[in-house]
Amino acid sequence: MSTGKLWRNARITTCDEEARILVQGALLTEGERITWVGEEPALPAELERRIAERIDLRGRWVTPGLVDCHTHLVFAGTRAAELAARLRGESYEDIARRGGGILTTVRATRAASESQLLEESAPRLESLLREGVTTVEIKSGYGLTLDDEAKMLRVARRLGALYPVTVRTTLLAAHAVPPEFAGRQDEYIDTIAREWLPRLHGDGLVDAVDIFCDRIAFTAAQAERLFTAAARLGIAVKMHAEQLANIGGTRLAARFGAHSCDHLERTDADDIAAMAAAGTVAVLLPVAYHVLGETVKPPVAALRAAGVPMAVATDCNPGSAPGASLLLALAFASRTFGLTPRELLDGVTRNAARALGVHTARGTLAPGIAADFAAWDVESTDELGYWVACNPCRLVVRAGAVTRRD
Ligand code: DI6
Ligand code: FE
Repeated sequence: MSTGKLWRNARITTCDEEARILVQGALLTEGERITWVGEEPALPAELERRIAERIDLRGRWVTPGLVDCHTHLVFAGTRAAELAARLRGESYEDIARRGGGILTTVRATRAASESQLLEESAPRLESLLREGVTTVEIKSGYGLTLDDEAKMLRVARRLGALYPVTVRTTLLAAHAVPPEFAGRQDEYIDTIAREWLPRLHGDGLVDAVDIFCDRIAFTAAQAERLFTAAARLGIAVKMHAEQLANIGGTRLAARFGAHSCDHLERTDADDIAAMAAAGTVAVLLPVAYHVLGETVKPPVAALRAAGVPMAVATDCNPGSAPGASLLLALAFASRTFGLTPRELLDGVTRNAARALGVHTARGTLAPGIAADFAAWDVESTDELGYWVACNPCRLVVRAGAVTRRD
């Protein structure tokens, strides 16, 4: 029995190596995967008889399902009170140093039950899904005990089971030093590396490991200890790097073949060369840049010149990026960082998938890739980074089935 679906009458941007633009585009999907993509008149005759259903996309533009490759969307509470402190002149760093910031959210997240945490986090995920997101990375990092980190990661996995989205989890226990380890940073890193990481990975909760490597968080030497443990277990690594200061994190991460380095406002020429050589993706987080009132931008022109693949993500978190709109991140990445429409599109599809190490399975439209795509009410895909707080997504297909239709 044929099960194929031919999604036809679409304008398609494949976002793969060839970056094909199809004007009479069609996609054949069977089960959860794409079997064929091309101009409809070129559909091979032998594929015709595998078509059970034809869906007319009415000339809409179709992109791969979007990939939000950097979020902290599982957390409890808000940090609205810190907004007032910021308006009084306190900086993000000042607030962190006096035990607010991330640690404020740690207290709220520890106090929340697993079901409360799920309930509070779900609307943020729903907001992303409305914008055509079909793959999302979710970090831990507001638990900072073995049990609370496990709780966050379980919530992330449950969100992936409850909603039509692929969730990739990242252990970010090295986000801040918890009060229990005050003044014992090295011991904390070694506890994560020797005890928590093997346990949580053994429980199937960890797809990658991340560390906040910065002057208010952890050093490059500490990152090296954590990454060495991850490498021994065969777990991919990524890093919050050079956001507030350059302390050598990016070069270290590149040495470990990191899938991505994220933020990068203070990245220098040597860091960029190291990322280019390692194939590490530069993940840009323009919402955090905006909310923190940053003035130093990531070196986009130099990243571009060096051929470092760039991705754009929401960084959805209660402190520096309270919100869940990948389209808003694109609008800021274009206006503030100067990314071109093509770079924006690649930044939330193929390059974002690469930042998660899933680029051979998702993030493009090609045979063998997951049948995840979105259809947009736009005249050109340049509009994805053009509209500000306006969502032209009209249809989302995930794993070969319609999950949203407006
Ligand atoms: N950088 C970030 O963008 C988030 N974590 C980090 O290390 C922000 C976390 C927060 O302020 O809650
Ligand atoms: Fe972040």
